[in-house]
Amino acid sequence: MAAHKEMKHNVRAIAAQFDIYGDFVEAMPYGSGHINDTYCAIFDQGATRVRYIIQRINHNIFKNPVGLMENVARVCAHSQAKLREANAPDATRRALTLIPTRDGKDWLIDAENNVWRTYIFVERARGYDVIEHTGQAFQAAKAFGAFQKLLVDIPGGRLVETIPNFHNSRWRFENLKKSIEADKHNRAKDVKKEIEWFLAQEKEFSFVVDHIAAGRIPERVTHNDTKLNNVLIDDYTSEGICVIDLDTCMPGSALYDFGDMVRTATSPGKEDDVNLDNVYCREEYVEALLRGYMTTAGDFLNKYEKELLPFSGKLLTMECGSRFLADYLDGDVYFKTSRPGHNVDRCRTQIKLADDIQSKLGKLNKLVASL
Ligand code: ADP
Ligand code: GN1
Ligand code: MG
Repeated sequence: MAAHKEMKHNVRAIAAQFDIYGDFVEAMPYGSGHINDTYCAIFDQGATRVRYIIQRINHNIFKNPVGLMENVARVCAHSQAKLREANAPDATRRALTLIPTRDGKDWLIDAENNVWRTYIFVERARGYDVIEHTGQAFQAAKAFGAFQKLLVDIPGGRLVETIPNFHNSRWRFENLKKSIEADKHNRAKDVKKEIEWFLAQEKEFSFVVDHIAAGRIPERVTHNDTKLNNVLIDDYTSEGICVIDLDTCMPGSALYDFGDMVRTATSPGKEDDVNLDNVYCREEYVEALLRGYMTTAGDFLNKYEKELLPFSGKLLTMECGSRFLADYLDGDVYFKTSRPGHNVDRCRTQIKLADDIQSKLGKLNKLVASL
C-alpha cells in the first residue's frame, strides 16, 4: 500500500525502545486505516532487511489504551499458544505477534503519553480495500469465523470494552440525532437528503439490539471491525492468513462481524467512491461470505444468528453510514479524512449499498435457508 501520509512522529526513537535486533534503516507511514498511526520500520539484521509494524494507538478514540493493549496481548498470546499446540507451520504469519519493549512490556508509553506497540510484519500477504474476486470473500469470512472460534476459550475473563456501545446501533442512531440537532458547523443544510434517509430507518437500527436484550442473540468474543482490509490474504496461496487490527476485539455479536464483511466485501466500489454506480451488493459475494463463514462458525451460531446474517449486512452498512454522517456534522473529528466532504462521500456509498442490500434481502434470506 502507498506511503501517502507524512511522518508525524520520530519512529526511529520509538523503535529503539522495542526489543528489535539490528540497525534501524528507515520508517514510513503505512496502510489505509482510518484510526491509528501505522508505520512500517525497516531494520538491517545481518545484511537482511526485516520489516516491523509500529503503531501509535489513537487515544482520542480509544480512551483506555492500556486496557486495549491488555486485550491485544491476551488475544495474541492465546492465538500463538493454540497455533503452537497444533504445530501449525508459519505461526508468526497466522496470528499477530507483539515485540516486547526493552524492559519486557507489551507496549510503550512515550513522553507525550502516546501508547505504542510493535508487531512482526506479516510478509507475503496483504489487505485489500476493494475486493477482487469471490475467493477472497470466502477466505476472509472463513478467517474471521476461525478467529471467533479460537477465542471461545480465551482465559482471563471478559475482555475490556475498548469502545463502549461500539455496535449499539440504537445508540449510534441517537448519536446521529444529537449531531443533527447540534449542527455545530452549519453543515446539516448540505446533507438534508442523507439525514432524511437515516431518520426513516429508525426502527431497523434497534432490531438486533432488541434481540440481544431479549437473550435470543448471545454475546461472544468478536472482532468488531471485520472490514476486508483487516484480514491479510496470502499473496501465493490466496488464503485468509492473518486477522489484524485487534483494537476492537471485545464482547460483541457474530452478526456485527458478518455484517461488516457484507459491507466491505461485496461491492465493486470503494468505501469513499464518488461514482455511486460502482456501489452495490453482489449476491455471489454474499454467498461466498456465507459459505466461508459457515465452514468455521457454522457449528456455533444459533438459529437467530443464522437467519439474521443477510440483514446484518444492511444494519452494519447503515450503522457505519450514520457514523460517517455524524462525523461530517461534528466537523470530521473521528475518521481520518483526506478531502473536504470525504465523510459525506463515505456516507453516500453506505446509503446506496444499504438500499441495494435491502432490495436483495428476500433472495439472500432464501439463500441462507438453502445453505
Ligand atoms: P487501523 O486501525 O488504523 O485500521 P490497522 O491495525 O488495520 O490500523 O493497520 C493499518 C494497516 O497496516 C493494515 O490495513 C495493514 O495493511 C497494515 N498492517 C497492520 N498490521 C500488520 C502486520 N502485522 N503485518 C503487515 N501489515 C500490517
Ligand atoms: C475504522 O480502523 P479501521 O480503519 O479498520 C473504524 C470502523 C469502521 C471503519 C470504516 C475503531 O476502521 O469501526 O467501520 O473505520 N474503527 C473504529 O471504514 O472506529
Ligand atoms: Mg484496519
